[in-house]
Amino acid sequence: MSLTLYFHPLSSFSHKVLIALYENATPFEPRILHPDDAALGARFKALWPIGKFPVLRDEARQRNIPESSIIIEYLDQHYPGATRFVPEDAEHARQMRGSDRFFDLYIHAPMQKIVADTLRPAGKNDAHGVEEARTMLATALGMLDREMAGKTWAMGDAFTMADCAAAPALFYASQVMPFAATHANAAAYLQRLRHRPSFARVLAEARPYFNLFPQAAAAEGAELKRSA
Ligand SMILES: N[C@@H](CCC(=O)N[C@@H](CS)C(=O)NCC(=O)O)C(=O)O
Repeated sequence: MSLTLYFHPLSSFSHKVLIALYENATPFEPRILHPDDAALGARFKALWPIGKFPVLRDEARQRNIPESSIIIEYLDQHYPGATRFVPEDAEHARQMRGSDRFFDLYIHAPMQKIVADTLRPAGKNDAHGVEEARTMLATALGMLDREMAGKTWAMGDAFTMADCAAAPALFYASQVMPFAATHANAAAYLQRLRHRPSFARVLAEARPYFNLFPQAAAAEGAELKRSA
């Protein structure tokens, strides 16, 4: 098998790429980065010393591909399937990349900041940074709620890379800042994403690890909140 994915089933950016792989039933070898598997961790760091996952290894082309958006573009280019993640029209592709950036930078990143702060050692928290992240997340959710009025997917009728980006970002954001009561369009979009078979499979595979997610563990044990 040519493709190997280094990832963790709880990792939100890994979810983004897994959705793309499952959309097209693209065959790949999974390599789960367990913290206690030092040998695998070392092999992974040799591929990508930055150490952030997911990373795709393509034996056929002898390439290591880090960064979730770049991995999905790579899959679309070299292993295309029924779901095309990058629109063919250049203007639509640019708009789609703008949407992908929006989800990564203004929903995913502040969500990660809020979660990561709960994992810091006592006395090392960043209350100001978390407050800024909450403000950014609230602003972005408001924009998304207006944007999604009357729309099915981020780009309209076609499911694209932007939706791969949106799914884990909104799913985890809904755990740290529930928005079903305040942002009906964004919440309905998250529900559609959760019912998409590719993301439903990602969540089912993540479920055994949910007890490691701090907010969920604190709030309700091993099971994450089922609604936004
Ligand atoms: N820009 C990267 C972000 C990847 C990222 O933040 N990955 C997280 C997991 S969701 C990670 O590797 N965390 C472990 C670490 O930072 O050491 C992408 O799009 O793939």
